[in-house]
Amino acid sequence: MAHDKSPVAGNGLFDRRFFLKAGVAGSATLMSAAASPAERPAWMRAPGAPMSPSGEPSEHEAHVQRRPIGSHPGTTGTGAARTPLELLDGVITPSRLHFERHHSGIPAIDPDEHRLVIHGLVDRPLSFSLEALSRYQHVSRIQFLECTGNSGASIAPEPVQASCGAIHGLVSASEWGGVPLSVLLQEAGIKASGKWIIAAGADAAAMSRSVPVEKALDDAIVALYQNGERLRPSNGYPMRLFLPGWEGNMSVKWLRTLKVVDQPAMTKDETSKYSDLQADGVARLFTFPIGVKSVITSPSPGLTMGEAGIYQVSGIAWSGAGRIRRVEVSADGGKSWADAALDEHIMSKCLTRFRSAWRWDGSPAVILSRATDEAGNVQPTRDAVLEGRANGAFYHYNGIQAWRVGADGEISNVYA
Ligand SMILES: Nc1nc2c(c(=O)[nH]1)N[C@H]1C(S)=C(S)[C@@H](COP(=O)(O)O)O[C@H]1N2
Ligand SMILES: [Mo]
Repeated sequence: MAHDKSPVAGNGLFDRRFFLKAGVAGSATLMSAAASPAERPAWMRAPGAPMSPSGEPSEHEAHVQRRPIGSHPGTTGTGAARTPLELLDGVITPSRLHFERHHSGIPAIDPDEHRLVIHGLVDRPLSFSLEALSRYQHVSRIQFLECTGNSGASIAPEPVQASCGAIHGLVSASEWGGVPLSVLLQEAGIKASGKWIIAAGADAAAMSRSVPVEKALDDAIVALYQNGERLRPSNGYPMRLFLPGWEGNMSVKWLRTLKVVDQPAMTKDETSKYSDLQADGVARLFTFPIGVKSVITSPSPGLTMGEAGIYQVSGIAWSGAGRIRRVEVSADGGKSWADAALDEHIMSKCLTRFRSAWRWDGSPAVILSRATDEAGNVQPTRDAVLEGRANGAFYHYNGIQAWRVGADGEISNVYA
C-alpha cells in the first residue's frame, strides 16, 4: 500500500499508520550464526538479587534525573527542578521525576497535625484532618500540571541551547486522586456573595492564589494521592489543591486554608507574577487555562541521531481546554505537515503522546510539531505568541518548537 512506502510530507515524513503497517528494516542487528543464544550471559548463571521493600530504577538509568535544578541566589529550596522529557516515553511522569517548583522550599509537615480550614463567606466554617478527608469518596484522573513559566526561555532573542527538559520540563502528568472540592464546599455552604476562594499553602511563603468559585465547583480536587501513592513532599504532601488544565501556580501545595470571598485577593502571585505585561503597558491578569501546546521530545537536544534511516519522531501535546484532537509534524521547517499517530486513551487535560515515522536522509533538517485541541485551538507560532507582548514577558508561552537535526546527528534549538 502506498502509505507504507512513500512519504506523505516533505523530507521523508510518513503516514501516521506507518509503524502499524511496516517494520523498521535495518534497525535490528542481523543474527549471525556465530552468536548463538545458547550461550548464557553472566546474569543467567546464578540466582538474582532478592526482593526489596521499595523499587529503584536500574543502575544503568542513573542519568535519568530531574535537571537542571535551579535555586534563586541565596536560597536552596526556592526555584525549580525539571522533568527530563527527552528521556521519557508515554504520558505518565514517574513521581520521582515530576517537576518541582517551590517559592520557599518544601515544608516538613506532620500529617497528624495538619488541618485544612474552609472559612470566609460560608454557612459553616470547617476544619479537616487528613484522616477526615480520607473518609470521603475519592476520584482519580490522569492529568497534566504545567508551570506558567514553562518554556519561558523561548522568548530569548537567540535560541537557548539546552535540553528539551531544561526548556520545557516544567510540565508533568500524574494520576491525581483525592476529594472533589465541590463536596467540601457544599458541606461548608457558600454564601450567595461568595465568588472567589483564596487558597493558601502551609509553606514558609504561605503561597496563595484566588480561584473563581465556578472552577472550585467544577473539576477541582483536594489531591491526596499521586500515581497511586500519597503525594510526595515536593508535590504537596499531605494535600494540595489540583485545578485540572489551569496554570500550575494555582494548584496550591500543602493546602492549609480556603477562604471564600467576594473578589480576588490580588496576591503577589496573580499581580506582579504570573500576569502578562503587554507592549502597551497593560498587564493581563488571570490567564487561567493552559494554551494548546506540543513539543517533540525525541529527537531533541541532548539526544544524538545515529546513521541515516528511519526514526520515530515522538513527543507530547496538551491543552487546558480539554482533549488533544490532532498533532501534525513537519520535517522541512514547516513547509509541509503530516498527521502524527496519537497513543490510545486520549484524556482531557492530560498529556497525549504522538509519534511519526521519518526517513532521515542524513542531511540537516528542521523538525516541528503543531497541536490542535478539541475546542479547535491551534498551537501558535513563536512570532504569534510574542506579538504585542512587552519585552521580557515570558509567562504562558505555548509557541511551536523547532529543532534542527545537523548532518553530524546533533540536535539544536532553532527558531523557525
Ligand atoms: N504552597 C505552594 N503551592 C505552590 C507553590 C509553592 O511554592 N507553594 N508553587 C506553585 C507553582 S509556581 C507551581 S508551577 C506548582 C508546581 O507543583 P509541583 O512542584 O508539584 O510540580 O505548584 C504551585 N503551588
Ligand atoms: Mo509555576
